Amino acid sequence: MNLYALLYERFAAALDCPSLALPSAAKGARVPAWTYGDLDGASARFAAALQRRGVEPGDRVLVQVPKSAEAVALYLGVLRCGGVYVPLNVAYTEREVAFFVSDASPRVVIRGGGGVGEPGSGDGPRAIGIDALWREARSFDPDPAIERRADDDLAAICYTSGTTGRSKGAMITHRNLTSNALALYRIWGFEPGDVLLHALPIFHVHGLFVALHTAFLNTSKVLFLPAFDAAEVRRLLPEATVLMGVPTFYSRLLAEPGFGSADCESIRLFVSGSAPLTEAVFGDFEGRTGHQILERYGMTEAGMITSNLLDGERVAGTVGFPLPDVEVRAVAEDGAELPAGEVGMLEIRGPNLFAGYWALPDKTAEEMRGDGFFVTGDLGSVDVEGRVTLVGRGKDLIIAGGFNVYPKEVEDRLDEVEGVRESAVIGAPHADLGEGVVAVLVAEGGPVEDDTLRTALEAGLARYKHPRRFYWVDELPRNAMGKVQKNVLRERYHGAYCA
Ligand code: MCA
Ligand code: AMP
Repeated sequence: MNLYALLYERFAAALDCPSLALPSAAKGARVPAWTYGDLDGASARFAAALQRRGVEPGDRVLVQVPKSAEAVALYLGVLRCGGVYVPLNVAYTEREVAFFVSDASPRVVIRGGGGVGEPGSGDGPRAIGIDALWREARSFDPDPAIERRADDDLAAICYTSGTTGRSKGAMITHRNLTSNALALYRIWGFEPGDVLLHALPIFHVHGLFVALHTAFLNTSKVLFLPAFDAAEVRRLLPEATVLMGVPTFYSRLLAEPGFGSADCESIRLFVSGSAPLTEAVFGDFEGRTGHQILERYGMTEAGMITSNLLDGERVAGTVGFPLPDVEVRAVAEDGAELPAGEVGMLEIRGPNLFAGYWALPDKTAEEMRGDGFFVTGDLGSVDVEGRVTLVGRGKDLIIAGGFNVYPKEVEDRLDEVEGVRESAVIGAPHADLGEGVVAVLVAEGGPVEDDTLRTALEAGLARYKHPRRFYWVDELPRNAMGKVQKNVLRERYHGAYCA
């Protein structure tokens, strides 16, 4: 079934109810909320405009646009005409976007603004600005049709960085999205009257799928903020019942002077994920507000995998139990399943599991077991009751403020800079972002100025991936095989951001 058909079943009974409410750019003032009828109508118009531009079922629609109600309607419009939605981080540079365009070979590329026929990135189609597409879309009558889709048809391709430095497109089906949305909607107890406070970006699984799908299944009002701002979120908390965020949201709320239980009286659920929630933040938040943050675990390739319980103990430092129909096991290096409590590689299986990496069958095969389990790259354990604890990552990944940074991609850029012989990029503890990116470099001659490095990175790498600390060494520590010992570097530069 097309995910949009499922959503529309709910929307149809709530056409006059508020969907996206947008606190305006001038803080305090409000523009009228979109209703579910507005959202449905706008998505139908976008679908018509996309079809006019040649989009057929299965075609990729690549989208790099700022967060807005129109952007959400565009996403739903792509679903309803059977297209495959390919969202991109707005921070990506032209060089990064050019790669995604060449990899996904989209029928249509939509960027921010009102431009029409602007040069696209690389060899792809010319880009159209979302404002221009919306103007075009409004000239169409909304066509109520929803394209039929099979469960295994693709709904989205979400890019996730790779250990090789090359991004991989995770192919996500209608079944993946539908099963995950329904499971979360049930286990997180969505109920009439719930209002979601939405401050996440909508180009990743967390803000786009987890937050919006659950709220939409409930036809909830969504307080839709352009980005996270602690003071603004705090101001709006009394109008909301649910907040979903990355751990940085919670540590920044705690840093607001006087923040406490009075701010949270209307809230029934705080959810955290995408990066580890420290026991300190969990404990401080409970101490100050009386709320236990509900931590869950997910990844682009599988949506949500586990969650702490809505009713029941939420244990700090654990990510809870597998979602209904999802299986999680910890395995040893030889692939054998480990006894309860022992730490190994986590593998998962279930209706949430993606259909593979776009145009990378070998890469897909490498990460799939014969019995259909997927190797997550996360290290953890499963206790006798089935509760999962993450203890680290087997993959060389840094998570800064909920955004993933793969060291290899940053190292490749640094190594191109004149005067740099080689580099090693690691994550170091960061009070605000969880981890911060650190570069350790070996010079050809004398050290290169930090500013020169920054300027060189600027051209091709989104700024959240940039190291903010640079250290020069005579040589990188290596093991007997010649491999850089990142664990040694992580220890040595542990205090880079928290000295
Ligand atoms: C912004 N900057 C960052 C980050 N965000 N640097 C490192 N890591 C970041 N996450 C940099 C910008 O480049 C800029 O630097 C400066 O910080 C200020 O930018 P601003 O936009 O004002 O940032 P902010 O308000 O401080 O944003 C921090 C944030 C935001 C609120 C934590 O990054 C955020 O909303 N993160 C959520 C990410 C997310 O949704 N992840 C879900 C992935 P300069 O001034 O030098 O340019 S989905 C996933 O992981 C799975 C499926 C799961 O389980 O959910
Ligand atoms: P992404 O590739 O952006 O989907 O990021 C997925 C990765 O984020 C997972 O493989 C985990 O390493 C990490 N992650 C997600 N949720 C949590 C969590 N609650 N605690 C720790 N790590 C998490």
